Amino acid sequence: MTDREFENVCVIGLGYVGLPTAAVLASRGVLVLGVDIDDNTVALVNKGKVHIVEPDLDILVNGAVATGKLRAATKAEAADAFIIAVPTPFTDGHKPDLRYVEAAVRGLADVIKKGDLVIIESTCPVGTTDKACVWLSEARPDLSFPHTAGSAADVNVAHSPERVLPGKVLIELVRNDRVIGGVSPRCAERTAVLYRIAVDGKCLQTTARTAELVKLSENAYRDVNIAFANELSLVSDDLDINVWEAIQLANHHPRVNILSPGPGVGGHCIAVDPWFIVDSAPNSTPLITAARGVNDAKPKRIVSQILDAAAALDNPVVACLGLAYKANIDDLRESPAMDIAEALAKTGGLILNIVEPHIKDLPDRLAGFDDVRLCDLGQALGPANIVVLLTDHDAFGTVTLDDLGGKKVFDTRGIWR
Ligand code: SAJ
Repeated sequence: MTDREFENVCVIGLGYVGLPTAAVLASRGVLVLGVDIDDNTVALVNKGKVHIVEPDLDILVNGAVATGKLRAATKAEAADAFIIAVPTPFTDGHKPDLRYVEAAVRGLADVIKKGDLVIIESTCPVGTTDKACVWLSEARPDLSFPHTAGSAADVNVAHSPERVLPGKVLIELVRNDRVIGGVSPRCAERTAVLYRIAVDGKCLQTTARTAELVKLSENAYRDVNIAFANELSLVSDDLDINVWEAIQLANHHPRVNILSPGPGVGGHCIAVDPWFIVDSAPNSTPLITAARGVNDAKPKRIVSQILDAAAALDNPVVACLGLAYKANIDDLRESPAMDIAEALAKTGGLILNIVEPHIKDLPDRLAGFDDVRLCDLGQALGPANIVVLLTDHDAFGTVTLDDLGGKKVFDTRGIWR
């Protein structure tokens, strides 16, 4: 036993945020229960194994389970604090879908008690943490919650958004500063005490509503800036200018830092979260809405350029390099590269040689087409007369422009600039 305020922590959702968070807390001596609705995930974690690709996570989880500090289950149990890290996707029409957050919060009703702390890490529309208090107070009228009782509440509730970058999760989890939004100041203070066990960065305290907007703003900021780069790539195409050279030169200005154009914006965060701001304030968000439009339109533009080039050839063979949404990961979710490959496959009239070094089989969306195959780099490039670079995996760094002589090249990431 130690004299720590938080001896037992329950982490709800063992995805790419929850599992690393659970493992890092366990490695710092906290007794952690990881909770997930997926039986396979729970079974795997209890064997000390992981279901996601993230550097060093397997070692950390293995060690935490071996020392008995981390275990997994499908239901929450009594603890001093609960951290909710479940997905918040959107529905058709770009409306936030809070069903997983609500289920996770309501799932705590049977186990919470006076003195507990509930933290939502999932990215949420402004007002969700207050709603969580209402959901809990409906289920537990015997306890008081901070939306009505303030700092005197029996149970404290806060929002502390995750900000970790896939591929660098374990480093960023510990080093990044954390924004901590309490429904009352006491909620924020207690949440900071918990995170200081694992976080070396600053723990910056604010209100829950501000913390919710801060997280959404970070991803919307990046989306708007990528949209600017993508729009410049369209302008450069129209004017026959090398966009990579133009951006590189513009970035020599001391106050200019333009991001990189690409095939579109993928992943489950940056292409999603800006819509949560738009949904809350539709009349005040023309810029954020326009940025989403620019980034979502980019894959279609690339498809039409490739199809124009293919139409000029007798037997078009297209080598598509990369399906993941960004470099050196295996995540195909919301990937513009997938959308482009699928659109080409559906159009037909061409052979599609896909290279994705991080997967073993073609994903379902591409598996049913006769003229689509997963190849290694050599097999794909040899017969190709069109080469499309969609993801800038390190594995493609060995290919030079000399290797591509005589082929029509679409380099959406600028690796052969
Ligand atoms: N991209 C570009 N050009 C760029 C940078 C990125 O086209 O210059 C594209 C990428 O290829 C990818 C997409 O944008 O398709 C998003 O990639 P990313 O690396 O910008 O971000 P994510 O989605 O992997 O992680 C983001 C991060 N947010 C910010 O950097 C503001 C991370 O810190 C968040 O924790 C994460 O979202 C999240 O979960 O919200």
